[in-house]
Amino acid sequence: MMHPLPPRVSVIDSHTGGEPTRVVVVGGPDLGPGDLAARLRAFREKHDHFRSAVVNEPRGSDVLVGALLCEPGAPDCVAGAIFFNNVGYLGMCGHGTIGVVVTLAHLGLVGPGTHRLDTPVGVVEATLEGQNLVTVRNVPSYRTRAGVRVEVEGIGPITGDVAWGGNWFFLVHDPAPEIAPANAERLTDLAWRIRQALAAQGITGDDGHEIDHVELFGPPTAPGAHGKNFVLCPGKAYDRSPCGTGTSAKVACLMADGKLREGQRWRQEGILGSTFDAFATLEGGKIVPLIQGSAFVTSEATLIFDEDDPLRLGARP
Ligand code: PYC
Repeated sequence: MMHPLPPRVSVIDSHTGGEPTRVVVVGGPDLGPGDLAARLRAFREKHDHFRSAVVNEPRGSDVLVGALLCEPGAPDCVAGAIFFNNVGYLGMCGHGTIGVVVTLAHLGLVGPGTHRLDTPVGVVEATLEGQNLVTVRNVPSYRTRAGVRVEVEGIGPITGDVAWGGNWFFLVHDPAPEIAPANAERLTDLAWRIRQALAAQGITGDDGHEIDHVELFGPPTAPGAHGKNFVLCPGKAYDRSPCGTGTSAKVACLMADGKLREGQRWRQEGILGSTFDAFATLEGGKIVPLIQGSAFVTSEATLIFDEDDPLRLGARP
């Protein structure tokens, strides 16, 4: 099977609270017409090799999240963005949206102010507050199930909530090992076992969607933070940032429990100690999270895909 790749692809890398985003600026595939969900289908079905080539080794790594800029389907959007990772595609990506907006500003394509960005799960609004600080108005977020008990192999029963924040999350109630880089392997192992148990026991999001993000919590250590999280992403890499969609899911659960009021700030810390500030607004009875964080551009690069390179399509060790 032929897997054509352009010889050169221009990307801009950034990080948001330590979590990297690679925005494809030139050389991405043409995904044809339609809304962002249709373009995502075209990406998955016809150009999945491009995803792997751009984010997997040797040009990328498991932790990298890619963003393909494309024509928006919804009106008045500055761009469409499809987020992808080492194993597939994300509905939305909070840290990635912050990275995309700071990258667009770096390119001189947007200035301070509010910009609409189309994603496969709906339009989000992002306000560039300065050069690096961005507030994302995420898609409506909600909890579907509270206090779900799952039997985890080698661990025992674990309880948590199922919530949507632009991706599906299981937010664990039980205390986790200390959330710190030194414990990353233990945390990964625990979260991975929970994810497998959820799948095996048929615990899903709406419409049978797999819960592919698991969020563990512990006491905060950063100034002013209300909680610290560890988020395991679909391809077994953990989010270095506090995870924008995971923070949205958390805010939805806090609101559902009456522990957070509309407009009240929730400062979410991630494993590296970086933080996102979150606020919830209520719009037509729906919880709409606002997530604020900073991104910094780290490089402008040209990826080179030599036809003779046996690893041009990317590989995972
Ligand atoms: O920030 O929403 C996020 C995210 C999802 C996966 C990695 N980061």
